[in-house]
Amino acid sequence: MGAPDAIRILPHESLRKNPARDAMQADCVPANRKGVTMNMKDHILAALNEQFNDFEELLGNLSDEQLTSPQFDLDWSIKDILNHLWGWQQITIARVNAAVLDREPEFPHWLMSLPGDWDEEVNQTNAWIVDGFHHQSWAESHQNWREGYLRLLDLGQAVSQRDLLDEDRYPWLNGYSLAAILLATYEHHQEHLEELSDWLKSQGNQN
Ligand code: NI
Repeated sequence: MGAPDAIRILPHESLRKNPARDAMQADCVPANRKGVTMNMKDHILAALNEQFNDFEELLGNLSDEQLTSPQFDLDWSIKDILNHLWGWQQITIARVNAAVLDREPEFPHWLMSLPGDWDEEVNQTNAWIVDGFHHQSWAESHQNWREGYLRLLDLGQAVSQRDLLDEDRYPWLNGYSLAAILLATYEHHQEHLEELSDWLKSQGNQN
């Protein structure tokens, strides 16, 4: 969910100006308290790693009913939200994998089989992902999302800091850096993590 982005190349895992990202970038420059300088690549990957753990902790405390009953906008369950995140994550993985292999992205078949422009018609893409993978069990959806997240971390690790930050390195990113792609997936996940945290609080869970 979330507002479709105006930037054509990244409709959902967006690149819009965001205070959290600016803070992360600013925070990245100085050395940390131990005096060890953390570069931008390490900083992004550390943030993603922490976010993965936050998700796993939150999800691990929920019952099957909490995970699979419709209780969010559009009658989405937490499983549907995770499928939604997985779908966009696959798009991000295609881009980062293309960078690692130094070729153009090869997007998933299910995405390319969508009628119309998947990166233009975000609502349709969102609906297609959620409807298309709704039949999966929670275990399958969780496993797919987990594997995608861990693969993204591995791929991010495989890109050099220089290539990650260079806005002209990959012509098919139309002037965006790969770092911006990783930050966009972080922000998208963060948006839904906050949605889940708020929902949990409304349930009276201390999580
Ligand atoms: Ni979303």
